[in-house]
Parts: sequence; structure tokens; C-alpha cells
Amino acid sequence: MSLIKLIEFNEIGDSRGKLVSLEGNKNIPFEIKRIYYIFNTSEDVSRGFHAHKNLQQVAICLSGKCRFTLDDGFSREEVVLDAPNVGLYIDNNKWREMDDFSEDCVLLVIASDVYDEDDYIRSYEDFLRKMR
Ligand code: T46
Repeated sequence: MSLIKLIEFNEIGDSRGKLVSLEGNKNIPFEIKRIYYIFNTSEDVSRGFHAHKNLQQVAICLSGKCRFTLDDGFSREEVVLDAPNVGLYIDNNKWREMDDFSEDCVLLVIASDVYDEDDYIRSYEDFLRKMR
């Protein structure tokens, strides 16, 4: 099964432009507890390099583009996010890396829980030990 799970959001469009609505337990498959966004990222920067023990997230590139790499300890897959109507669903225990940010990238992330540094696995060796 693919590691890359994309959610396509319904665009409500009319002559004035487009609108996407995000709702917990509807088109976002969990209760929403936190929203954060990443912007002003230099093109040569890579972020992420961690997994979460117990956190679901959906990442949406509202402007520009960036690349996500997901890893379950056995295989890796990449996807470029470049559309504001597409979300990448990221489940527990997925190592993630983000790079190839465009200058105008605004990456919105919707999370199923509040920020908790103890939920992060920031060592790839620890992650592999857990997954294998
Ligand atoms: C993820 C990817 C996609 C907070 O204080 N509150 C928060 O809600 C977040 C997300 C971060 N922080 C602090 C923790 C660090 O001191 O902000 C700093 C930067 O976070 P981090 O280095 O983890 O950022 P990224 O871009 O590597 O990862 C982030 C999320 O942390 C992570 O959960 O899945 O985006």
C-alpha cells in the first residue's frame, strides 16, 4: 500500500474565486486540535527528519510548492505538494522529510493534537528500531 495518501478537497468556486472548507471528522479525518504553518523557508533548506508516536496530520501547500518524503522504516516515497486543494495525510510512525521549498511556499498543517515534544522521534536509528 502506498505511503502517500492524498485527500482532494472540494473547491467551492464562483466568479469571485475559490474557497475550500476544512472540517474535523469530515474532510479532515480526525478532530482538529492544532493548526500551524511554515513559510519563508529558503530553497536550500530541509525540514522534518522525525516521526510522531501518536499524531495524525494533514499538510496542505496553500501557495508555492515543497516536496515531502515519507518513510515507514521499510520503504520511502516522495510527493510534491503544489495545490491548495490537496492534502497529504500523515499517520503515526511515518518518518517525514521536507525539502525543495519554493520561495513563496506556505505549508499549512492540521494536527490531531497539541504540540508535545515528547511525541517526536527525532533519531532515525530509534525510528528504525521501533519499526523493525
Ligand atoms: C511535522 C512537520 C510537517 C512548536 O513550539 N509548536 C508547534 O506546534 C510546532 C509544529 C513546532 N514548535 C517548535 C518546535 C521547534 O522548536 O517550533 C520549532 C520548529 O519545529 P520543528 O523543527 O519540529 O519543525 P519541522 O518543520 O521540522 O516539523 C514540523 C512539525 O514540528 C512536525 O510535527 O510533522 O512540520
